[in-house]
Amino acid sequence: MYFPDAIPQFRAYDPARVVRGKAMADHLRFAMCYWHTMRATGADPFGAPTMRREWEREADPLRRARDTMDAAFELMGKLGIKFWTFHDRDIAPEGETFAESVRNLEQLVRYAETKQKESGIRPLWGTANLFSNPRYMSGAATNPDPHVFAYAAAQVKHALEATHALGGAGYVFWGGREGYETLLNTEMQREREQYARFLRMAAEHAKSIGFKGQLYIEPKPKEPTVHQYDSDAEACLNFLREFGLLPLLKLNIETNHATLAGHTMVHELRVAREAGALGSIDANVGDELLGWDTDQFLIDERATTAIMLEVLRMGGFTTGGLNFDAKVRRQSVDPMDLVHAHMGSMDAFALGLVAAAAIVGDGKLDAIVRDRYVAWGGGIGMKVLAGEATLSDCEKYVLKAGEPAVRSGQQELIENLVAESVRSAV
Ligand SMILES: [Mn+2]
Repeated sequence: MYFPDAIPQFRAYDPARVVRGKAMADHLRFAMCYWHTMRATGADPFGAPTMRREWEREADPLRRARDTMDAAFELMGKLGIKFWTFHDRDIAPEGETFAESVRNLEQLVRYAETKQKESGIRPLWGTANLFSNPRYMSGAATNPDPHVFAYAAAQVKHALEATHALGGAGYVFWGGREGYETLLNTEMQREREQYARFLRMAAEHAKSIGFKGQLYIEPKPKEPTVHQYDSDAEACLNFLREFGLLPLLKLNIETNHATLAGHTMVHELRVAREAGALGSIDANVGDELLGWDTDQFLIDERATTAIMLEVLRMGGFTTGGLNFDAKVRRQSVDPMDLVHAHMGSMDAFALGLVAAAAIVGDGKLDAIVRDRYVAWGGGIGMKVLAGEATLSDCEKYVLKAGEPAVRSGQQELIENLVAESVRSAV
């Protein structure tokens, strides 16, 4: 046992509570992320690891990996979390050779299968670490050297197969180093074409092994590279459309990546949702004063309400969910800090769900928005949308109708409505 037997009570999260006809657990589909929760050491660019982790004690890397997996499933069991997310190298150590790495991964996948059978937990999605090893310093799929491309492709083959073996609901691509440090040494369009080819090859392999999970691409504008090709939701959609990949991939949107892109999380979710491409969410937040990817647990109910409003408006998650791509702070060295972190965010999302459901349920916000656009349902608006009006027709209309009325956007009224729903939920 790595975590205390007695953990605190949830304040708001009640997995069985029905909200808008569906249990909270099915609305929220929480996932524990393996890399931050189990493997983060607390090291930062200025200092050594700080975390006290009993599961990292064993000298033998494979035994250590099994202990870590025991701890992961113990924590998920105690929190009542039914999904997990992982990179290949989080669960199994990289070997001396590619073949040894594959054997290590296969061993830990078999171990995970037994843990999953005991618990009913399964992956929300899997992915491959194509950024930590120095071979990937100039990119994986976008590397100038096809040898590196081939290595990354071979690694993704096995990561897809591992995710499939574990019954994963999805698989994520994110371009940790798929970008550039300087354009002086970079052929950008060539690298984008390489990346598109890589994604297509991966999708073809997923299909060939019978993997039915959803494939996702995760936008992030920068860090570690100066610019990443999957920089935000709109850039990703443009990229997927340019290369005919939109039918194959949806987006996995992360809160703090949105911030780094200079957008709100809601903007990114809205862009993805309205393109029919919102798949899953990496739930976290940055620090406004630091401005880098701090991956903190999100406990702000106003933010979770805004997120859950978008999720409800898309009709809920299908394959996706809320993945806690978040880590405890460097000074939060105890395993119990992981418990508090997850519980705080789970409660915040439960409250956000209740508040968002109330906003959708009472219909006041929707009525105000509907009313703003109501004139498009007839007259000149309808003709324009139907392609039946020319600029001259518009001129004729204006000469007759005169000056348009100035109308309030009612932002403060709307903000008060939303704030009231959040306060009522809390
Ligand atoms: Mn993420």
